[in-house]
Amino acid sequence: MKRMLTLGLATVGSLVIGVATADAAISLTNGSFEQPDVSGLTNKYQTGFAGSSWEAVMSNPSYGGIIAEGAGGFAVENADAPDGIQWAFLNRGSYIYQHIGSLGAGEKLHVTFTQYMQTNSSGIGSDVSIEIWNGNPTSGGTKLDSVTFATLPYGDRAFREATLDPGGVVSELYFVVRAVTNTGDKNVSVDNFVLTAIPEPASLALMGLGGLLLVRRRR
Ligand SMILES: [Ca+2]
Ligand SMILES: [Ca+2]
Repeated sequence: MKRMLTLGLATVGSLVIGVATADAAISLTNGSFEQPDVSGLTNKYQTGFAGSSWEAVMSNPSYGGIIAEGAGGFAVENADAPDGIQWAFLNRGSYIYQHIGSLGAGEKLHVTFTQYMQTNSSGIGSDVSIEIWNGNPTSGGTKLDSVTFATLPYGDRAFREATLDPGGVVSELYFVVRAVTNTGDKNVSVDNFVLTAIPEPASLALMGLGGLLLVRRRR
């Protein structure tokens, strides 16, 4: 009996180290697009993503960027941003990306955000995809998983949630947000990205088992 309890404690020790390492590996900067402050700019809109911590590849350099809620006098009028006062606005085929860290074996990435379809004069909006890549999406990276959300009716917004599965260890994890409908002048706005690494289920189960053994030893 004593030998079995010792084994249990050893298991707890190794698993705690593994989980702590994994949880510290994901970090998204400015997921709410509150930087830079665009309130003083013409139309409360900055073309492009300079100063936002996001890299951008824009299909048309004149369309897409950071836009404040209630911005007027512009072809795109955005509603109340769900978090703070600013959104990211993407034009057809454009995408933004960020290096967010790494994932361990069996780990997945849980993502939530808000999608919005602003009014404009160009017909329906763009679908939006969220993607995880191993390596830079503009140079040599490989797309590991993605989920696409359909465009919304004018003025509508929706809370979106998905879990992306890389299928293994990812050393150079990139997160990508893309306006996937690359025709006409389709747009989409997004806000409030929250990313969380989900530990592999087996580790959680073993942690529970180890915890039980620890409790038994204390009695
Ligand atoms: Ca925001
Ligand atoms: Ca707001």
